[in-house]
Amino acid sequence: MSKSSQLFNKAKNLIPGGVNSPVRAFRSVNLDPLFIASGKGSKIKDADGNEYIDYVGSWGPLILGHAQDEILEAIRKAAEKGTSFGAPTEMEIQIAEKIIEMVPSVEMVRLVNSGTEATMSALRLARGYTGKNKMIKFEGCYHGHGDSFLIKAGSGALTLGEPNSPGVPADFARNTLTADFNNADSVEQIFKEYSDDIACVIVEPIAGNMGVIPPDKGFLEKLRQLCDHYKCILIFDEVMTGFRVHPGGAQAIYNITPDLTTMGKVIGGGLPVAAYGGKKEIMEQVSPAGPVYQAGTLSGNPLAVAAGLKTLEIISRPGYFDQLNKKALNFFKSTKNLIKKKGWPLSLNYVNSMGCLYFKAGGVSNFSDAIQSDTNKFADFFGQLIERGVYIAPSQFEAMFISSAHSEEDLDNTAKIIKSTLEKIL
Ligand code: HOZ
Repeated sequence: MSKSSQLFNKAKNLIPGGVNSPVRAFRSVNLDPLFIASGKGSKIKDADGNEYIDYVGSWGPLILGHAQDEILEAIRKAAEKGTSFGAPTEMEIQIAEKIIEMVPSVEMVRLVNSGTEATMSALRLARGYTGKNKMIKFEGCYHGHGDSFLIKAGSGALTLGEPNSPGVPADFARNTLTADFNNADSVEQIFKEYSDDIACVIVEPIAGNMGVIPPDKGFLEKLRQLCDHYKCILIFDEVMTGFRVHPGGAQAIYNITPDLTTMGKVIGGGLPVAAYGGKKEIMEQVSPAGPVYQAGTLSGNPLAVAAGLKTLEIISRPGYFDQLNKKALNFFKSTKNLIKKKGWPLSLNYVNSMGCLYFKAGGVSNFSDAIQSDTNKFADFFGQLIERGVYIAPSQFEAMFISSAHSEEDLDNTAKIIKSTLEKIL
């Protein structure tokens, strides 16, 4: 038995399901998870010493790859000065300035530790600011595991077939209204019905937790118009897309200004940093400036902020995104051409360095399309890639991330492995 499987068996007695976050358990691909021993650049090694080209990148944060030297140095320097104070530090101002510079809709920002905290806090703020209770979210979008969001949720909830979690009180669920991604009419309908009590619309501007689904032309614009009309807050959940698809996030690509933005993943460079921010008038309602309470002992932790700030500095260097996107787009475009040429029943969605290959023909532009994917075929595909040294997310409904550490050689080898695997299983 492999060392990974031995560790998994031991972990199952100590940690629910043997993992500290559900999708990691590899359940939907019918394998034992790999236990990871180390990572450097584009590669990771498992507990058995096998090496893989990694396209999970810690589920998004590692845009620079694993153990990047400048990030390690920034963390080391910060650690030498003390690991946590629970008091303000100068670096928190520097990262706030940097975020505000990179994401113009953010005029003020509060740091938290995880994307879940960011979305829970943004929701509370939207409710506190508007004095209204209900929220509109989209089926298959995932905004962390806060009670209000685990209704028709994506990511692990979808992968494991529990999009509505037990334990969420009906009173909470009642205030979460769900619409169809890329269908603004479904949102308008809800607004007409509950117009007086909708505090916010929350959306992943590029859905990244039911695979990857870009917004159709006009969809986000319409959400902005509806929110303006009904005086409710538009929240872009850019935990996945922020600092990833563009230095200014998806909102910069589609040129839409949300009222609030939630950020995570890349913003912490692999350490736990997340944030929510937006219009000053709204953010000033957050405690202690205003009455909407939110707090955290490790918020703004110096090690995490050091890693995040250095990451944001590196990705702001001239040419960084051009190079990353060029590499990623070459990879995705040539894979898409191959699929077309072979007539394979697959759909490939991507935006710059994030993408998803669906085992479904004819395109995927919403949740109902996504769930038509052949998840058994995906599991075969995943298993074969692992055998051949390519590590992608163990779920049809997660994104594949390309980092600046991936070399042309990594991507060429991966393209070859994907091609021969598909030839075998389709
Ligand atoms: N929510 C993450 C994927 N969208 C999963 C995180 C993890 O398992 O680490």
